[in-house]
Amino acid sequence: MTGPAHLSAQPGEIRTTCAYCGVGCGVLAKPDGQGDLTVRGDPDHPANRGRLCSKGTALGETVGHEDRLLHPMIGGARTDWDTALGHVADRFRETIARHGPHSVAFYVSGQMTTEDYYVANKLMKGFIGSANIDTNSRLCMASTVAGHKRAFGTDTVPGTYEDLELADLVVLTGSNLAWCHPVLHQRIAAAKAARPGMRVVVIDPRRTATCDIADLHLPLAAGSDVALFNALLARIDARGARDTRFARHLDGMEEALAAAHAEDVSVTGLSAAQIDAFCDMWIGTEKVVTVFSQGVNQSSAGTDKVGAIINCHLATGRIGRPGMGPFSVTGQPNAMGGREVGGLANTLACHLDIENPAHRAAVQGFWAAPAMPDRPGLKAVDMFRAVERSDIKAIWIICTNPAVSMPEADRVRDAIAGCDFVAVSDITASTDTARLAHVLLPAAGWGERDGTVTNSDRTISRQRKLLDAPGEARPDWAILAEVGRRMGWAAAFDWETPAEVLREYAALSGIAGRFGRDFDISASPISTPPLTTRLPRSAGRSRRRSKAGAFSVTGGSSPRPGGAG
Ligand SMILES: Nc1nc2c(c(=O)[nH]1)N[C@H]1C(S)=C(S)[C@@H](COP(=O)(O)OP(=O)(O)OC[C@H]3O[C@@H](n4cnc5c(=O)[nH]c(N)nc54)[C@H](O)[C@@H]3O)O[C@H]1N2
Ligand SMILES: Nc1nc2c(c(=O)[nH]1)N[C@H]1C(S)=C(S)[C@@H](COP(=O)(O)OP(=O)(O)OC[C@H]3O[C@@H](n4cnc5c(=O)[nH]c(N)nc54)[C@H](O)[C@@H]3O)O[C@H]1N2
Ligand code: SF4
Ligand SMILES: [Mo]
Repeated sequence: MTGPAHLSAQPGEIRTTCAYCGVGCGVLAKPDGQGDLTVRGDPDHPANRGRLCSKGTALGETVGHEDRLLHPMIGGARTDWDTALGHVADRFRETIARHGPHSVAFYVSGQMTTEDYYVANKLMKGFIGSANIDTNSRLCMASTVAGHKRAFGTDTVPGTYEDLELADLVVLTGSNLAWCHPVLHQRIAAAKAARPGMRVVVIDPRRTATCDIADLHLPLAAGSDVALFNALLARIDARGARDTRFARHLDGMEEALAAAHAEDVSVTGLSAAQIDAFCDMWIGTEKVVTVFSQGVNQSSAGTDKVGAIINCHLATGRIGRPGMGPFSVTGQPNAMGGREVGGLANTLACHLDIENPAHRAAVQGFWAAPAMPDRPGLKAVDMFRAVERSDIKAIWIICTNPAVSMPEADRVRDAIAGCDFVAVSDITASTDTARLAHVLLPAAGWGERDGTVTNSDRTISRQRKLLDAPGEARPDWAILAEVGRRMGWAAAFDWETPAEVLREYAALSGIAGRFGRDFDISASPISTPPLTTRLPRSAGRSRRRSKAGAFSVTGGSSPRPGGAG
């Protein structure tokens, strides 16, 4: 935990979190009142301790309003929020009534806040009654999630950033840290400078900028990580380097060792001397962290690569102790938050499982949800195939540009273009996906809304509102909640601030904790953000809080000026 919020902040500075990558650096931002910002690294934030990379440093230059989507649009024409939200709710309701809950989908994003994710997930899984919600984090994190669940039974990163500095050997495989997670690269470089005995190995077919800090670069053949780490596992065994005490906690290690001994390491294309050097260093160094990223994840063998890496740490018991462990680094600022909150089609919430009846019943009870899917929904690629086949007839795409970023992007673009109903929430109308939308909803961007994000080592940090959103833009969670209310679930989506959403999520995590899940933030105090972050209520309803604190909801489809609550 960090110290008090104001520890190093100067007057006028607001603590927030960088929007660009999964390192999740703390930022002190100072709005000048004219719409500009100056930023510096937050010395008190555990992710960066005052450091920022060039992208974080340039955050202040990204808050301009050029190219912003300023008001809702239907069919390319400007409209008001009431009409746009009513239209989205009606189209989803009609589609579900006619074709069932699995005929609709949400495709969301690891750039959203956890509160946005929570509301989207609750709406789709608990109220629409389908698990057809998936996220662009699928494109980078799916292999790690599957690999963690296979190895640990839970999608948990068993380390923290400090481990990178405490390690005597850091292995970076399929990770171009220097470019993609620059502050972690800086932290390792600084630790190495302070402690010259520390060593770094980079495993990458290419010689990247990250090799600047490497003592050894292994240019393995692309796709051959499993063979390399299995060769390492076989040698761990052959040299008697297994941790026999830790072995009591393991199942299946004998099978893993048998497979490892049978591995053909020649597919790596590495020389015997290179493999020897790597294995000697790894086996001979107790404090070893193996960092992996897209060169491991984005592969047809991604889950096996993750498994092969974790197996070496499990066999040696080098996990869960300072300076040791497998370490998946996340790409997007909130890829981890999405995994924890349940933003994937095959998870429920708080690391609970859709297919577990007890988990389902607990979440359904907590949400007082009318419906709950008992099987996973469509994952990203399958989701857009279902759109292509017209099995999905209404899709809401939020904070992502799948017409460009999905595999086989042209095919995905054509599928979206042929979909009966497409809603897109974005900060700009000029993405390839936004151009295909029937309804465009203007979202408040970084610095214009409050919420939390979770970084690679599972630190939860605030992204705070620094500036007013331009035009009529609104935070994603609020747009989603309003659609939920208009679809008929007023009480379930009745939040006024993102803090209320987070509090509800935290309470749900307490249930997960009782199931033994290692995500339970229910004991954490969550303060209410200042009134400036409260939302203008949209038209269509108004409500009053009774003395007892319960909400009474009035209003229906007739437009009504906002402002209540
Ligand atoms: N500047 C910048 N930073 C970013 C992002 C950005 O867009 N710009 N995006 C963020 C996001 S979302 C992500 S997911 C991360 C990605 O961060 P990284 O995963 O670090 O970046 P990549 O360049 O996708 O891939 C890492 C390396 O894997 C290597 N590689 C390819 N195939 C293999 C293989 O089979 N085995 C091994 N061992 N290596 C292989 C590649 O040569 C590459 O150097 O970056 C985050 N940071
Ligand atoms: N060819 C190719 N494809 C790739 C990759 C690659 O390197 N090359 N990388 C893959 C990886 S690792 C990833 S993570 C994905 C990323 O792929 P995408 O998710 O498509 O990433 P972005 O292009 O960053 O899209 C983010 C969108 O969110 C919008 N946006 C920003 N802030 C907000 C907000 O607060 N609210 C809303 N509603 N919208 C907002 C932005 O305008 C932008 O349109 O792409 C994957 N696909
Ligand atoms: S390392 Fe990532 S989170 Fe940190 S300042 Fe750079 S882009 Fe932002
Ligand atoms: Mo990513």
